[in-house]
Amino acid sequence: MVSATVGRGAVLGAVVLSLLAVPARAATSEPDTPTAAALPAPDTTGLASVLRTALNQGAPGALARIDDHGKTYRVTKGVSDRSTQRAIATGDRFRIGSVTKTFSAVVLLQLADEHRLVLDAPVNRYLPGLLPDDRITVRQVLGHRSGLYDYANDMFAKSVSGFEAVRKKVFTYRQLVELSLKKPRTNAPGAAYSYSNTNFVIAGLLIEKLTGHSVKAAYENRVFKPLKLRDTFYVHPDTAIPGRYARGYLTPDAAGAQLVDATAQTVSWAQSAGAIISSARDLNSFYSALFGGKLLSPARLAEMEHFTQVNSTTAYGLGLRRRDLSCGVSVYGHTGAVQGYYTYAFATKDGKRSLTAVTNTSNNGKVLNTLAGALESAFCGKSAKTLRGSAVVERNGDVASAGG
Ligand code: HEL
Repeated sequence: MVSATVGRGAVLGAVVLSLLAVPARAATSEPDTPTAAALPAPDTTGLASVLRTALNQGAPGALARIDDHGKTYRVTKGVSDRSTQRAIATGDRFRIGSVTKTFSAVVLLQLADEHRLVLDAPVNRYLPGLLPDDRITVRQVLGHRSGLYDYANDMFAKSVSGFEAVRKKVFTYRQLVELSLKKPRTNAPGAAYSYSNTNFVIAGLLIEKLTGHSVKAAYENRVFKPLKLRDTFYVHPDTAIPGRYARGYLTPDAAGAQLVDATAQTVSWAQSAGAIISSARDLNSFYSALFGGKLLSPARLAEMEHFTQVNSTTAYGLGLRRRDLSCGVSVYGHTGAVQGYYTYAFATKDGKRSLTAVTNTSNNGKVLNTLAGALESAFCGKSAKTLRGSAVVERNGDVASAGG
């Protein structure tokens, strides 16, 4: 289904277990990004074709929502529930995985705005003795440049048994940090970009230490409530998604094996690195508000948008990705991969056009690669080039489009 309405206005399959860290180059010079108003119209026919391809590649359902200057485009394909065959809807809630990282970074940057946190201070200043190296700073943690090993690499080396082993588990943040510290670090502090969930577990610890409250309270009081994100929840360690949602299906590693319904899980292995539940409307509102200056001071937003180049099409700021599209437009947001769901949530630099695209399957590199095409349809319109080749999907790395 494809529909467009004028709304209320703004308010790992092909998994590469490579441990390659990307040397931290000088921050990129910012690309010349046109404002949303200067972009071609979204290509909803192209978007529908992207979602159809994702279904052909094994996703039970897929949804996309574009918000563009008060106009909303909605596209859906397939089902939210394989048992009942209910059609997926753009209003369905889902697990957003690492898109959570932007929320955690926003809370810490707000604390920096309030002079309660110094980004270049060592993590150990706030959490004495947590890390074995006093040189690791908060800024390095938020930019995946700490060198702290990603414990999830080992946890999910076997996708289904790894998931089942943690589905109902409740970890403390410190237990997750300890798992990471059992392994050598990937690089010296600040020397390289190396994606690691451990960094955003530390973000959660920092949030709790500095606010004196849970991350749930911080997300709710600082982001969800002020932005009226009514579909957005942090329910850890509960396992259920509130209200109407798309069920999520994990693709087993063995070819041809049945999808595993992964909807119910604590997501305790991720917490502040990946356990938020949301909807396409709310994620679009969130990035639109962030880039519209509603959450951070201009100075803190500029720090968040100080990017290290990761590969030819991706750069990472502080809890924020930049994707450079085929038409020369750059978009800003995050990707998420949590058992059962892939998410792309990105917006233009001015926040005036935003896209969230989701499939309710994961561990399927073809689907993940295909879904990147939703960015092209949404922001490049009909001038988008068809993505060719297969993406490099690094479990501990990044999602890159063809040639990346
Ligand atoms: S991985 C990523 C993505 N991020 C990182 C984080 C997230 N998610 C995880 O670390 C979970 C990995 C296990 C997911 C699971 C699946 O696909 O359901 N895969 C396996 O078990 C593979 N053996 C860098 C892709 C991001 O885009 O930031 O989310």
